[in-house]
Amino acid sequence: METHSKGSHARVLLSSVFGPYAQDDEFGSRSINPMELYHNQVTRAQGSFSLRMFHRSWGIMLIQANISAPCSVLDFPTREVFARELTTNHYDIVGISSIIVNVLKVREMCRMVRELSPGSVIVVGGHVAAIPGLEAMIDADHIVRGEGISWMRRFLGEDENAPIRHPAIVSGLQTRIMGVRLPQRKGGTAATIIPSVGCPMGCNFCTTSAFFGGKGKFVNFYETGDELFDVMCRIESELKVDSFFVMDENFLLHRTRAMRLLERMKQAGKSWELSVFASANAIRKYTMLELVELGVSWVWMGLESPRSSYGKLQGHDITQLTRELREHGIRVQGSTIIGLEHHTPDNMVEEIESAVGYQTDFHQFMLYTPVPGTPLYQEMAAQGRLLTNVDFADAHGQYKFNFQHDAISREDSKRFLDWAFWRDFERNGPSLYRLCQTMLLGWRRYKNHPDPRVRRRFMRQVNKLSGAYNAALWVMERDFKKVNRGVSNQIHALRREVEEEFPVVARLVAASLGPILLWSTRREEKRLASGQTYEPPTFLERRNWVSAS
Ligand code: B12
Ligand code: SF4
Repeated sequence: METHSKGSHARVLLSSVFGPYAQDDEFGSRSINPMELYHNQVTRAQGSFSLRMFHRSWGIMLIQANISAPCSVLDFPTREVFARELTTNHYDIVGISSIIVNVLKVREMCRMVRELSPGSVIVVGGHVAAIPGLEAMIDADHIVRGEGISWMRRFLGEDENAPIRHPAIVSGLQTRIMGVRLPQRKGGTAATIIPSVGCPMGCNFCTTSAFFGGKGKFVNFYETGDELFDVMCRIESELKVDSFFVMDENFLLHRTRAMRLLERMKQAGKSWELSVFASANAIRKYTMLELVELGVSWVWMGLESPRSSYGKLQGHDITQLTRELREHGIRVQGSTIIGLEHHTPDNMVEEIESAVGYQTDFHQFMLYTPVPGTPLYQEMAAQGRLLTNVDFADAHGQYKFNFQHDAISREDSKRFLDWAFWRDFERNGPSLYRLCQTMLLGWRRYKNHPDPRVRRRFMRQVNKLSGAYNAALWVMERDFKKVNRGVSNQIHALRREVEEEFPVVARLVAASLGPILLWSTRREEKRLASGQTYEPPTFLERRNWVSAS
């Protein structure tokens, strides 16, 4: 591959696509597709109880941390900020990171670079690169498919096999719930750790698996539990955190690495909390005690459908698994697909009811969506079933089908999807209530556990439960009466249990903070009804910059 003539002296700008995002515009922003994980895909029907937060663009942060060239990261710019950065600094390379839905923004950004910084080499990376024929849609010099750190290192003439330096990343920002923005104190939010990209399971619809090699392949940044432990220790001390959001598509699949990490955690007395993604078959490789000792406190698990044939689900009783995890204090986030091949208008309601019946703490619903680069996309294209009049901006799984389904119409796909979110909320209550349930179960089971690491972790959680979370329960039981009186009674019963466990603190906090939270919740409801949306702040971070001037 050719390298840049300036090598490591080249000045690099890495940018995510421009906002604002939560609005409809000609560049592919959509009001139903805000830059928010939970509110977009998980708790979107939960009104003021929806969990709202932003996540940085970790791909470009990782690349920046792993090249020695002077490099700026511009995250969530507006077009004006992007233009200003291009004109106030000279960049030899401009890298743009995007996913498929934002391809029109990439086109516009390439146009802007050509106009405002004609000498720059334009490199486009991230999932957008999977679009067939992208070369003809945008004016870029390089389109990078797959892993980007090694590509950028090669382009700069650096050692692509050098160890990966993990940046210290705060996992979420500007968290908001019930109309209150939570304080951003150091150590208060988990750190993101990215041990690998891709997943070897190779489910047919899975874009991350396909993008990093497909079935049987993935790119590991940290092979061993020892390497991971060292990275986590460094980030623990830099960010003062004891919890980690482990951004690995199937963290528990790699048992040897996870068990070595546990060994090191035990030796060093680390009472860490891990939020992980894992498939059912991977979770079942561990006993509940191993998961608890490893600090697993939140699992995002693909449930897809009670009748699906995905290998990761085979032979596993999901109702039983979900219940067991929650009984051990592990919060479960399920993910169900609407519109699989076997779905029909007749069985869809029943399938949604089964999914809701798993009673997970959180539940993501997504439309079955053939995305460029995946086996499913190729299959649908070969069968002539892709809808050609659907913009990439609308093929994100939270709106309507982008393919011809055998039995379900495009309009009905949206109706079923919206109903699934609503039904989960109505039948199971706000996710915040459900996670309080799981916290209490975990505390009761492990408060006297012989390992002090485990006790400390549950103690940290329960401090929240007996404090602000109990005040939130007080609000939810009142507010939810209008949605489902039965669930409101259950919330009341849970609050009573919390107050029995912590008679003084829990009652005091509920009585003092509850009314304030009720007021802010109602105020938020009004704001949302009048169309209030939220946008992430812009970040500009420079590395190796001084040495470049
Ligand atoms: C965090 C995240 C988000 C955050 C946004 C973060 C951000 N600042 O953009 C939130 C929660 C808001 C989000 C929203 C959405 N997301 Co999202 N998200 C993720 C998630 C979970 C992690 C991304 C990540 O950091 N990965 C780790 C990094 C290291 O990997 P990476 O980003 O791919 O980067 C590597 C390479 O791609 C490459 N690279 C990346 N950028 C660049 C740039 C250059 C110049 C180069 C050379 C290389 C390069 O190098 C990196 C290192 O190898 C991924 C799933 C996943 N596991 O990746 C989905 C994922 C990216 N999201 C996806 C989707 C569909 C969405 C939504 C449309 C979903 C929806 N309907 O709600 C919305 C879109 C919102 C919007 N308006 O843009 C899809 C993308 C599908 C596709 N093929 O385009 C993914 C892959 C999930 C999935 N499996 O379906 N998302
Ligand atoms: S197990 Fe999950 S991450 Fe892995 S390929 Fe299947 S859907 Fe993708």
